[in-house]
Order: sequence, then C-alpha cells, then structure tokens
Amino acid sequence: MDFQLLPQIQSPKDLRRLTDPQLLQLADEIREALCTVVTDRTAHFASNLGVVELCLALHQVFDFSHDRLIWDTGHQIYPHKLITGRFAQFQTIRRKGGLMGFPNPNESDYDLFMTGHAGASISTALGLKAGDNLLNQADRRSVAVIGDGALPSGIVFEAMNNAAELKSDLLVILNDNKMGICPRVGGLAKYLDKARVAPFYNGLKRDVSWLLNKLPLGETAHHALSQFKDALKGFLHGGMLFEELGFRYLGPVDGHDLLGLRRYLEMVKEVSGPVLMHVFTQKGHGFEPACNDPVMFHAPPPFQRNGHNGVASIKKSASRAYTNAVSDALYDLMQRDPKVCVLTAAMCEGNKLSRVRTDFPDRFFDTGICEGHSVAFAGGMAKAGMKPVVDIYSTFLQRSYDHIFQEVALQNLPVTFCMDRAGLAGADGPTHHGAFDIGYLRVFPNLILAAPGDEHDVAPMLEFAVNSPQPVAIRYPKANTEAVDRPEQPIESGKAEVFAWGADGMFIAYGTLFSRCVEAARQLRTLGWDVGVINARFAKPLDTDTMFRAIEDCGFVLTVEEGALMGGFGSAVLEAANDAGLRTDHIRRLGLPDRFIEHGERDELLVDVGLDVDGLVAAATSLAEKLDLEPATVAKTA
Ligand SMILES: Cc1ncc(C[n+]2csc(CCOP(=O)(O)OP(=O)(O)O)c2C)c(N)n1
Repeated sequence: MDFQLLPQIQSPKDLRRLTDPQLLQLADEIREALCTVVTDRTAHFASNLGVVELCLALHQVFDFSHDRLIWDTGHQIYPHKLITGRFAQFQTIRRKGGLMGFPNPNESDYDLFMTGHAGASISTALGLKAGDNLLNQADRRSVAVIGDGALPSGIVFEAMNNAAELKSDLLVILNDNKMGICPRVGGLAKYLDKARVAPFYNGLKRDVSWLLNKLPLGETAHHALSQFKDALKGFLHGGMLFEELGFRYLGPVDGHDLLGLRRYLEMVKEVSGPVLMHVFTQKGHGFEPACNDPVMFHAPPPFQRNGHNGVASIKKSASRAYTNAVSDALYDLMQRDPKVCVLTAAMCEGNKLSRVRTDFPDRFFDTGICEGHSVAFAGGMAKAGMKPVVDIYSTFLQRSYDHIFQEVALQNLPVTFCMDRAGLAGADGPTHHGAFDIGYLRVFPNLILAAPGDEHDVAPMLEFAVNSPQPVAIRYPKANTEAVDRPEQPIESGKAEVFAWGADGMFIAYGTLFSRCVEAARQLRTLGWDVGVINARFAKPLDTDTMFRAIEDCGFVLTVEEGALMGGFGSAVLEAANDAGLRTDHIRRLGLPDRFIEHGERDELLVDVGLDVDGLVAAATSLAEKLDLEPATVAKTA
C-alpha cells in the first residue's frame, strides 16, 4: 500500500486538518503499517488492530501534548506511535536500537511511562491528575485506556476506590474485546458479558439534558441517549458495578465507529468526576485471520499475507523452548501425581499450558492477570495438602512479592514457582526482562532457589520441587533448550554438579548459561588454560562445599548468571566466601549490570553484557592476566 496520509502526520495536531473520510483512510493506513511490521518479526498485533479508531478519536478530542494519556500495559501502543511522529522509524520497532514495542518516554513526550505490566494505568492517570491539580494545572485532563483482561487486576480496584474518594476528573476507557491474550476468565468477565446484552446506559445523569442541548450529536447518539431511562430500569445494566464504585458509566459504545466515538468523547470530556466509558472493540479488527484467531495473532510469529485479508505462510518455530520443556514435565508430573496442580495468571498461552488446561481442567487454575492473588491462593492450596505450581514469568511475579513473603515463605509452604523468562526476555525489553528474581527471592528464609543448567535438569528439578517440603522457585530463560552431554547426576537440594574440574580457573554457572560456559572452557583449553565448569543448580541453599573447594583450589573463579549482579548468585558466593574467611580477590561475577537493559534479541543482548561465549573467554583471560596467572596445566600436559 502506498501510505499517503501517515507520512504527513508528524503529531496528533495534524489529525485536526483531516476530513472524516481522510480519517477513515488513515485508519486503513495504520492497519496496513501494522500488517507490514509483522511480516518479519514477532510483534503485538491483534490488540493494536483493535484500537485504531479509539486511538484516533482520543487524539482528536484531547490534546495529549497537554492532557495525559496512559495506555494500560502498553502493548497496544503502535497506532499511538504511528501518529505521534514515529511513522518513519516504525519498521525498526522491537529491533535492537529501534523503537520499543511499549510506551517509551525517551522516544516521545506523548509516552508518559515506560510500561509493559498490566493494570497500573488508572493509578498513574489518577496520580497525574492529582499532581496537576496541586500544581495549578487542573485543566489538564487525564485518561487511562484499560483492557478487560487487565481490569481484574487488584490494583485497578485500588485505583478506582481512590478515584471515587478523590472525585477526580478522570476518564477511564474500558477497551472491552472479550479477550486477554486468551479469552478472559472469571466473575468480572461474566459481568462484562452481561453488558453486551444490556442497553446503552448513560450514567452521566445530571449532564444529560445539558449535553443534549449543547452537543452536535448525531442521530445515533441521540437515539442512544434516549434509551437512558430504559437502561435505568434494567437493574443489571452493564455499568452498575462501576456506578456503585463511584464512577459514572457510559456505554457500551462501538469502538470501531470513529465518528461516534469522537462524539461520546466530546461528551465525557465536559463531565467532572471519575467517568468510565465502556467501549466494545474487536481484537484483530480489520484483518480477518486475526479476528478468527486472536489468541495466535496476539503476538504472532512472522507471517506473509495472502492478498489483503489472508495468511499465506507463518514461520512457526520448530525448536523447543525451556517453556515447552517445563510444561511437558509438568504434564508428566500431573499424570503421575494427583496432588500436583498448576496456576497461571492469564498466561496459559505464553506458558504453553493449553494441554494441561484441556487434560487436567480440575487442577488447572487461570486466575486472570492477578499474580498476587495467584500466589496467596497457591499458599492456601499448599496448606490444604496440594502441590501447587505457580507458573508465572519472572518479571510478572514481582507483582506478588509480599504474598511470596507472607503467604508462602513465612509459612514454609510447599509451593513451586516456575519463573519463565528469567533473564533477558528479548524484544519485549526492560519491562519484561526477568533480571531481578534471584536478588528479590534470595533474601527470604525457607525458599529454595534453583535453576536448571540445561534441558536434562528440567524434569528432575521440577520433580524435586513439587516433592520438597519447602517452597522452591525455579528460573529458566526465554530460550531454546540446550543439552550438555554428561552422565546423569540426580538433583539434590543445595547440591551443585561438577561438570569438569579446572586447576587454572572455574566457571560456576547458575542456570542455562552453563552450556556457554562449557564451550568457553573448551575454547580456553585450546589456549592452554585448564578451566573447569560447575553447574550450580542452586543459589539457595548454596553448595558451599563445592564453591569453597573451587575458591581454594582454582586460580580464578567466574560466577555466571543471567540475572542482575546486585544481590544475585555471584553475590551469594562472595558473601559465603567472605563469611568463611576465604580470599575473594580472584573471584569475579558475570551477569547483568546495574542498569535497565534495552530490547533486542537475547543473543544480541548477551553479547552486549559479555555473557556470550566470546565474552566469557575474554573475561577469563583478562582476569587470569590481572592475577598474573600462567596457563599452566593444559600447556604442561599437552
Ligand atoms: C502484570 C502482567 N501480567 C501479565 C501480563 C501479560 N499480558 C500482556 S497483554 C495481556 C492481556 C491483556 O489483555 P487486555 O488488557 O484485555 O488487553 P488486550 O490485549 O485485549 O487489548 C497479558 C496477560 C502483563 N503484561 N502484565
């Protein structure tokens, strides 16, 4: 497609000079740009297709160079990026050095917060409003757009409760497409389903007659408003819950009728106090295959289109990821042990749990985007005698920190945490890298921290975890599995596996960088260095016997982890060595530095932080040089 209008939109202000037919053309061009980007990379897709009209209407009615706009989560920000001066760079999105796939204040003043975690939009929009009011800028409007998938997050209700108390001028747009990544679940989902059959309801009671006179409403809106009385009669109308919470409710509104949307937004813009406008959209709107399979097209693998509205080919990956290995091992455990059950927080697809969901429906729990609840719920199940496995990405588990502390660790309950995406999560970037879990969990007594060194470790480690009398947290990356050829060594709590001993130096790997350490050690041997590798397996309890032996016997020690160095595995080794009065000047820690890591492919990012094989070799040789070591053993025996 020839982009005629998009290149001319340098800022949302340019939208104002477009005619209505041109706006509709612009919507088509935005969809075309979205379709183009997914031909050669995985990117968020169906959610973006669904908000095109909503985005245009919002930017037409409000001036977000002054007003405030927060897109909840932020994965549906692409149309917003396209009309806020980033069309020219759009093809770089999710590539290293290119645009981020989430809001990024470093790219544009129109992006206020760098986000990627769901649920906080109403809180930040409310905070912006409160701050603006106190700074004598009360004319700045504040808008949060939140999906029905994110709506059940606890923080949403904390924010709504607070907004009602503050009576703040806050507009919440509920973007209801009946989907999270998977079809939405839970009581609130059922409640929203009722709204689909309820008549249009306008809770802006006091403003109705005034608005009717003042606004140039089209026939549709007039008709809708006239249904107001009927709606009031129906007790179970779609907005009752929100009205009870102190919000004025308007809707449901067709989220693909750009002109209608604009009219309703003009209306709510004039209303004071917290307002919730309920908008129905279709995930994938405008691209039929995405409408038909919004789960797959949430963030599809690269695909080629067939004509305008079809799919010719999809580049599905044939390789097996750690996520698959864990999910297969879980499935196997569930077959053998009726006490094992699995919890996910709306990530059934990401965690590859659909087979578990289908075959063990009684022992599969999708809590929705409610990580804190999931963990406390798992605590309850464990107390009752079950063996719950909480399968949540490392970064999202941060949401449940206090519940890990109180409902699990403090009670010493046997809950297993499977922390997917632990390490560099790739193109999603800093909001999604699972960088911090080692540090944030290591501090809790009772909690065992484990990480498979490779695929061979996955199933036995999981089996160990679900049968442990204590809580166990297992971390693994977003990566394809690797297998290091070696004799089997059973998993024992707090026991490392010595893969090879090296007199000159030792890599102590915590997690799946183990295989890279093995390769680095091999390369170092060709340079004459006798370097060994330990697969640590546990960060807590730490195998101090093995660690201390390496510290005392080897020329140098390099700890290696795909996690934040601060408070991480290497820190645990150093602390233990220091406590034992051992020398530590020959120990170096390799891992993620004390800064947020940008987006890019995992392998690219590992190079940047020196965790690729070359980086490991270079770290070893430079440390050996600093320590004035000679490549002794191998050279002598060669
Ligand atoms: C705290 C948290 N948990 C899980 C996710 C993963 N996630 C990203 S988008 C999404 C679904 C969001 O659904 P919804 O809010 O309805 O937005 P839609 O994609 O339907 O527009 C989920 C679960 C996340 N981003 N943040």
